[in-house]
Amino acid sequence: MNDKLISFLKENEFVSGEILAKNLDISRTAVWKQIKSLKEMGYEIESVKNKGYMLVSKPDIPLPEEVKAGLNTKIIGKKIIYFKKIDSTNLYCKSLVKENGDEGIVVVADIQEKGRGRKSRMWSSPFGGLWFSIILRPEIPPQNAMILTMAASVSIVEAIKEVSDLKPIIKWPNDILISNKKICGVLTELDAEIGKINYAIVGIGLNVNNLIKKDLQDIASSLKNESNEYISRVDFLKNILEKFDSNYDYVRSFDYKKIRDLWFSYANIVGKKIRVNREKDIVLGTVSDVDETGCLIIKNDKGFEKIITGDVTFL
Ligand code: BT5
Repeated sequence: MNDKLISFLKENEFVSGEILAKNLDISRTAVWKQIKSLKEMGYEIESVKNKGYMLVSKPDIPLPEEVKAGLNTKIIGKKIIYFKKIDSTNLYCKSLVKENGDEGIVVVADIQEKGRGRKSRMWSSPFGGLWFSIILRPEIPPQNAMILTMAASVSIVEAIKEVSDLKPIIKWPNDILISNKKICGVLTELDAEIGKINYAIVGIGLNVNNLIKKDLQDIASSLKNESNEYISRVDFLKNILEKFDSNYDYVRSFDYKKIRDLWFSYANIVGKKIRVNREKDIVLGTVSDVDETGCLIIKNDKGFEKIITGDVTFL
């Protein structure tokens, strides 16, 4: 219901309660109540006697009404669910996945109290960042699921490059760095059986205008820190969703090459000497490839080695 009122206010300068009531087919008291709730959400609305209501400014909060407005996607973002505060948007998506119709749902929160990274590591998610998850049901083999993380990373890099002069780099498997500091992490979680992905949840944590916790400042930064500019989270989220939607098209049509080529061009990893910290050991080597299943192939004095997961440090 708010959607209609907001677009009416956006399209008109002053509009009277009577006209709003007529057009929205609700009572004037209901109009007043909706205006009050919009104000509580952060919309600045001026009311002038005998003239009516005028929208002065919109909040930069990823409210469904704002993110959906003019969003040009086929699948991703067909429904947006917003929380002021939540434990984790990935966890919430898990509670949502029930039927095929949920593909493309985006859950976004201003604050996550239990944001998670890989292996249940903590993900700091204060106000000002973008913390969101997308439910997908790609008909691709589970062993190719890494292409989803790759497509998400490519989309985020493209969006960052479009709104700034920053030079983001993708770091295998799921990080985006700027000036060697982590700006973004992607957590793709799967429910799969042999040969079939039942659902995938792609969770994206992106430091936009938020402050970085003291104990993370050596390794993490935000877009605002790096560019010295405030970035509209609403516009930026829309931009990412649109890019991801078109990159997801390549995934659905099995055109992994397109995504991989873009990913490699932003990752700049082949030929680099690295150390990989795995759960039980550390491996050193030179990167020779990232294979079709997203595994890192490194070469060292033992020959070629395939790394499924781990934390990479460039040497
Ligand atoms: C990741 O894990 O990088 C994936 C992060 C995914 C977060 C999103 S937010 C929306 C959705 N809902 C969730 O609950 N999760 C997803 P990993 O590669 O394991 O990196 C985790 C490590 O990054 C931590 O151990 C910290 O060192 C560091 N870290 C934590 N918070 C950070 C932040 N805000 N920015 C940069 N680095 C951070």
